[in-house]
Amino acid sequence: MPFNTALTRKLGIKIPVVQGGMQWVGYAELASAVSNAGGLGILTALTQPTPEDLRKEIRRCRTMTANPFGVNLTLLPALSPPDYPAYARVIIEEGIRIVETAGNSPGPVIKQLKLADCIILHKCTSIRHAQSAVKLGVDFLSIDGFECAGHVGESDITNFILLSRARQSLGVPFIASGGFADGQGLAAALSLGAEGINMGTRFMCTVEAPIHQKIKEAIVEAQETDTELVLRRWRNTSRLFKNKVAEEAVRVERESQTGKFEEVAPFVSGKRGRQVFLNGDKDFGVWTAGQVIGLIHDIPTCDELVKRIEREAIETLQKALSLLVEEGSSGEKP
Ligand code: FMN
Repeated sequence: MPFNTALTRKLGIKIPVVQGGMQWVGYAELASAVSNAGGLGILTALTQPTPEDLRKEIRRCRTMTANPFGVNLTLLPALSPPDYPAYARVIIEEGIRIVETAGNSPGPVIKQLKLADCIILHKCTSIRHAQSAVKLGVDFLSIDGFECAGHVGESDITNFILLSRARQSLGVPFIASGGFADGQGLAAALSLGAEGINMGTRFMCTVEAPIHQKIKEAIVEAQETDTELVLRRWRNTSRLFKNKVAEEAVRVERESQTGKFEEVAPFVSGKRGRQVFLNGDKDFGVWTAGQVIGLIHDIPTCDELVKRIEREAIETLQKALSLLVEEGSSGEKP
């Protein structure tokens, strides 16, 4: 029995599972595999050094799947920010219909993309930010609970509260992000009012994710307690895999007398983090992962994973329905 939610209908996908944007992971290999499996794969624009490289990557992805896929555009504070309007222009020119936006002051980019009729999934970690995004005309909110990998925001609200708050107050369809790895999670998200789920860390740990096998094995071995929150002092909190460098970053952050970001900067270097995915040394630099690492026990193909999630969600929803009994019946099987 196929899923029929606002997300599957609007995006033209079969299973309401989105692969969220991931820096240095969201290449065509992964995005196309997720889309071929019936979910929505997403390329990460800023993994490409220039907008023209993004154009090539979009074209490469098209040769790998005939199904819809999207592009993530993440707007982060930077001294010299990337040319976001140019990335957005390439997305539009290449005919991409679905864009995941995230980060600060997304107004101008969302306006540019909406003028071209793109469907926007905007990711946020608080209801206040979600409400601002609704005013910008986004089509879906992607509600990222405190469990999530990467930028968790500063309000520390987990999905059990955040998703119900979204249902109660947004009036725009939303998907649940952060902490999802299986069909039981998808069924729970649908029960709380979401139209589907978004997953990052779980998709890192698939055959097609273009990162070193040893990093996937490190995720399988990890527990839900093996993440670390860094950069809280600068209100830019990020959830990272707990390794020696992340622990050192937290120590410096806590003990620094000056509170100068420069002191912690060498520990949170994005360049070293990128190397981790290439050289397989989990302690070489910091890298992003969510608490959901505790729920990940294997390295399936995207097809196996998405189909398994579909099956588990259907079984879970059917099992839940079977808990209802006719009034007046004892509920005992004859
Ligand atoms: N989200 C973004 O919006 N932009 C990014 O560049 C980005 N990079 C990520 C890199 C990695 C390695 C991971 C694991 C996540 C990243 N995320 C990024 C967050 C994911 O898109 C998604 O919101 C998050 O992983 C959801 O939580 P989960 O890991 O528990 O599924």
